[in-house]
Amino acid sequence: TARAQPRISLIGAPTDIGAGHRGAAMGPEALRVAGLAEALRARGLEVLDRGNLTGPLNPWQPPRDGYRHLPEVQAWARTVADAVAAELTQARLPILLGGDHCLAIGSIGAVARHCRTQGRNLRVLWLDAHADFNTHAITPSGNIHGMPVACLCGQGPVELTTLTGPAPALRADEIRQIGIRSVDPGERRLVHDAGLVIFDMRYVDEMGMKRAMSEALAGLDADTHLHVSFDVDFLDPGIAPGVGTTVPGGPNYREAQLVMEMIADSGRLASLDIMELNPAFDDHNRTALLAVDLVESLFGKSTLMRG
Ligand code: Z70
Ligand code: MN
Ligand code: MN
Ligand code: MN
Repeated sequence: TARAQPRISLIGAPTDIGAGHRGAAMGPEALRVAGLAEALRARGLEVLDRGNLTGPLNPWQPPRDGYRHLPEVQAWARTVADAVAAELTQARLPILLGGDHCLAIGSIGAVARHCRTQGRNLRVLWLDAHADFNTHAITPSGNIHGMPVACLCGQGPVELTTLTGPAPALRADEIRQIGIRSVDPGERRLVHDAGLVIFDMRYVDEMGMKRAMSEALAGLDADTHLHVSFDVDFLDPGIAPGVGTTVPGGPNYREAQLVMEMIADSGRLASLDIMELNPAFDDHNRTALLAVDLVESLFGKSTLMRG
């Protein structure tokens, strides 16, 4: 059956304010140079590039009270939330071009608020090497890109947990994490106690990516808004070196393509983050080109007609 094609808006958020390495601020431009808008248009999709948001420069300070750059992260996340909310209000599909993953507090906060207002169900797929569920008390780094899932679930500073409305923005049962292979010692306890559903790399190895994705996508209905938060460090470093924090043992090219194809087949994708791409660590924009290739699959590019 023919489905209405989404109208897409690209939103650049050029900052590394929550990261442990500089360079993710160059992510939006690298995705543009890799041809993201052109690739989506070639699929027949309408794409508007809204350009880049602005916010505070990175002061590169040590953590204070367990947080690095909390006021600056709040400013950026709020700007992102406003921009994403504006696109959702116009029934457009926002693609956030990060920027580091702390900005998902803004994008997903706005998505959650939109869903509550509209009475829609919400499912968040968190594709990442990391669980991003640290708090100020247990973080090994103070870097807020290691904290967005906890903040969205109501665990974090009030500046971030109430950014888009009353905490929590999300219930743990609305989230599925895939590809996880780096969880800090204190973070293990928190994700367990929160009841997060995590398809870690051991699960993928034992059961296969098809099974992991079938379960992660189970229970979506016609009224479910599906948000995908794609941290590029989800991918195996052998195919995706252009990130600040590589963790070995990630999904290979074929597994990553299957992830994207199965999400496309669900027909529910309504918003997307592409985060943590760091051109300073990349090889001739190879990782950005891979991200564009995967996003084409996410928006329905397939080898054969199926079904
Ligand atoms: C570690 C921390 C992290 C990247 C998230 C790492 C966090 N768990 N790193 N995304 N690239 O410092 O909290
Ligand atoms: Mn992340
Ligand atoms: Mn990560
Ligand atoms: Mn228990």
